[in-house]
Amino acid sequence: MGENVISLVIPTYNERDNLLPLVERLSSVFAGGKYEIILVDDNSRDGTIDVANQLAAKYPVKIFVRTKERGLATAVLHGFKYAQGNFIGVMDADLQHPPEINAALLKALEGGADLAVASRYIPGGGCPNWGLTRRIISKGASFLAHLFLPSTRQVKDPMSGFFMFRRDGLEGVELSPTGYKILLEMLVMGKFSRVVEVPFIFEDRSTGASKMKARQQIDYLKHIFSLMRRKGELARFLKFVGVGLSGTIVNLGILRLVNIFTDWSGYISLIPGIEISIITNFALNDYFTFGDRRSAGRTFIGRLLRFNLVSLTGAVINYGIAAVLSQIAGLNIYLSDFIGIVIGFIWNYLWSNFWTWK
Ligand SMILES: Nc1nc2c(ncn2[C@@H]2O[C@H](COP(=O)(O)OP(=O)(O)O)[C@@H](O)[C@H]2O)c(=O)[nH]1
Ligand SMILES: [Mg+2]
Repeated sequence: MGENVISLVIPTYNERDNLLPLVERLSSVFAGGKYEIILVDDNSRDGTIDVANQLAAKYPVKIFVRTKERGLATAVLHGFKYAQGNFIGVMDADLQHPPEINAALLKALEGGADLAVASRYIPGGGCPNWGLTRRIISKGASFLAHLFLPSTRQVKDPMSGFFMFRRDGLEGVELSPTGYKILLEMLVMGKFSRVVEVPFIFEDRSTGASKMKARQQIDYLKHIFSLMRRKGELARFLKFVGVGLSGTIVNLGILRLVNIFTDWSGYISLIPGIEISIITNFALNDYFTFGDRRSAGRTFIGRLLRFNLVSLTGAVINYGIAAVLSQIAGLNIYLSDFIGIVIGFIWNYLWSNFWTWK
């Protein structure tokens, strides 16, 4: 284990019966090494604090009780303040995070990683006992993070609450998380250049109850929004919307010109406006919206062709959806077109973000 000192920060809220097995298993994982277990409890009423105090007599356990604040992510931050180690680990207290995985996380850091994430979404990992709904919510949440916060793309499981990192990665970094997901905050705000994932199986809770409520899912969306604002990603999204609107004006203006200066028929007269607005959208997005992502190994022509392809398929999707909704479902034509426009926009945004300017 070398000369490294490990601080494990573990938030607890009503976890009385999990603490003893947790601490015992951790003590065998870290046997012979220098480590401390920092429990941050939000004033549990079930005796968690008493059990922790008893454990502190025999194991390197410290407990910090907050009485004025609640919340998982801020509890973890509170623990960081007291951590002495050069490596800091974070995990749940309820044994859903198998303590033995810490050995692999530690090994990754010793091998040169700055941040090692225990991941459910790489081969060897998983949550075998989750129902379909929970799976979809979790995957959907990761997808949103990947879409709107590009620095989270380095891991498949940015929602994990189980990880270990070099403390330097947070030096001079200001964190202000909302809700549950401290890792998300750290991936976006922290300075971790080498990030690796280690697989783990998310176990069932054997005792105690989950504190996860619908409220946390709202908090998650707020957290994404707050990080987007802090990182300029919200501005990027708004620029993309603005460019799209400018394209509509270009499209209509060219159509008007074509109608004034030519006698082309209806269908043909639309083509120049569509193509020219795609090109102006491309130029504006390439310069303003994704100006910082131009160097990702794509040439100017490569990006232009990709954007063209994406926008043309977006237009076909827009048309197809509007046609189906109005002709087959009998919806008002303007509403149908509007829904088509929104879906076409989402299509364009996804591909622009993940492909053209990835
Ligand atoms: N200090 C503190 N710990 C919390 C809070 N909410 C949850 N925890 C702890 O965070 C860990 C994960 O919480 P859990 O409810 O199991 O979340 P789930 O696994 O997503 O259902 C557990 O160790 C909880 O005891 C909180 O508000 N404050
Ligand atoms: Mg849990």
